[in-house]
Amino acid sequence: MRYRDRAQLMPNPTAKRLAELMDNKQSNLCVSLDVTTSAEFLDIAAKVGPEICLLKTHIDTLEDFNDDFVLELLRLSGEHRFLVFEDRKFSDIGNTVRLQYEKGIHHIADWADITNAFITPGPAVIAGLKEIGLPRHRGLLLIAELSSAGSLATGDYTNTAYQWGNDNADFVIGYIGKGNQQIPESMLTITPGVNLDSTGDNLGQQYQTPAEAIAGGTDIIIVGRGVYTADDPASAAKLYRQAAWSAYQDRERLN
Ligand code: 5BU
Repeated sequence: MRYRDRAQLMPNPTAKRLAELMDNKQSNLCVSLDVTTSAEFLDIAAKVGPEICLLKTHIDTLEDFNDDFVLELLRLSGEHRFLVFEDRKFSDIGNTVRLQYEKGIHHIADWADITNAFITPGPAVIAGLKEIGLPRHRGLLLIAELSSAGSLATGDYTNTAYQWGNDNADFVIGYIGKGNQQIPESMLTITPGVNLDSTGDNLGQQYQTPAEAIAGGTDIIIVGRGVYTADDPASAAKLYRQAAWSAYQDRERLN
């Protein structure tokens, strides 16, 4: 099914907004800006903003994080129409993740449309985050699989993530992973480890191409270094966007 038809099946308002935005903007590209200064972050975000549906942050890698950064990030997300995904990978007891999501220096729940979690602590990790996120209409992605070599998130672990996500479909909007036939159309699949020029790095990352990722059943590709280390990040983002969008069109035509 097409993103715009699937949007109608999504109970979570952030998921629905994202799927509609992808269809309207014709982008299924998420750029991950893993840089360490807010100036560099905002400079690249302004350049790639027109090409993306989602911007992924690792807010704790910024050396000079402050509230002005958040204001500018939200301004850019409004100007260029993309959502913000903080790749926080929460993984603790419910009470602790609740505090980490809402409090601390970063106040993630105040500005991140979407965040994610490991399921290793048990289902209370979802319940804790939901207490904070649901009233703010936020969405959660569960990590079902990782792109790194030797990951333990396979088999039963992956299937349990799908099950707990489906049990919490008001808040869980989908999965980080490669995609799977058993995932309902109301859930999004988002895939990191995508690069056109490399098959991996020397720290365990494993890459596939945008076309491979989309053909494998994912909805959104995440590209980090393929875009932000390019000489021209705007052109690189355009290239990845076109590759992922045409692969989506091919997939829908085949079905
Ligand atoms: P890269 O530069 O395209 O390799 O960056 C990939 C990003 O996606 C980076 O921020 C990772 O933390 C993130 N990531 C990942 O690479 N693999 C995973 O399984 C998950 C997140 Br979950």
